[in-house]
Amino acid sequence: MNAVSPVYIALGTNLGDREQNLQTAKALLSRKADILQESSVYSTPPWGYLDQPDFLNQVIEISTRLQPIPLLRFLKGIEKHMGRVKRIVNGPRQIDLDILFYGDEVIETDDLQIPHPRMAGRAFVLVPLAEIAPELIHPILKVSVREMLSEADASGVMRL
Ligand code: PH2
Ligand code: MG
Ligand code: MG
Repeated sequence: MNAVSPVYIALGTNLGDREQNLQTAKALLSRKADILQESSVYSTPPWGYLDQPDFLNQVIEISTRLQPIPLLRFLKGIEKHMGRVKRIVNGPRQIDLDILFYGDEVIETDDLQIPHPRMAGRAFVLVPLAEIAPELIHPILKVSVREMLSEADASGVMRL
C-alpha cells in the first residue's frame, strides 16, 4: 500500500448558515477522508467580487486514498449536493472546497491545478493555512506558507 500524501483543503462559505455549511461539508468529506488538522474559522472580507457578504474560511489537512482527480470530483459532488450553483466568478456560494496542496504534487490540467494557482496573496487562505502548516513549502515557488503570508494583506481577516 502506498503512503498517502497530506492534502490541504480550503473551505469557504458566504451564503445561508455559514457555520453549519462548514460542519456539513466536513461531515460529508469525512466519508472518504480522515481529517487530521483543522484551523480556526475566520471571518474574511470578500476578495475579487466585492458586492457580497463576508465569508467564513477555514483550512483542513486530510488524508485520503482518493487520487487528485477523483478527490476533485468528490469535492465538486459535495458542493453540488450542498446547493451550490455557479453564477458569478468569485461570487457568493454555500460552500467552496479547493484543493490547495496534494503532497508535493504539481498538476496542470484544464480541470485541476495543484498547488492551487491563486493562493499567493490571498490572506483568507494563507492565514488559516499558516495556523496549521506554517513551514509547508510550496513545491513550485519554494517558499514556506509563513513567507507567503508575510507578503499578503491580512487586514480584515478575523479569527472567530
Ligand atoms: N473565494 C473566492 C473569491 N473570494 N473571498 C473570501 N473572503 N473568501 C473566499 O473563500 C473567496 C473569496 C473564490 O473562490
Ligand atoms: Mg475558491
Ligand atoms: Mg473552488
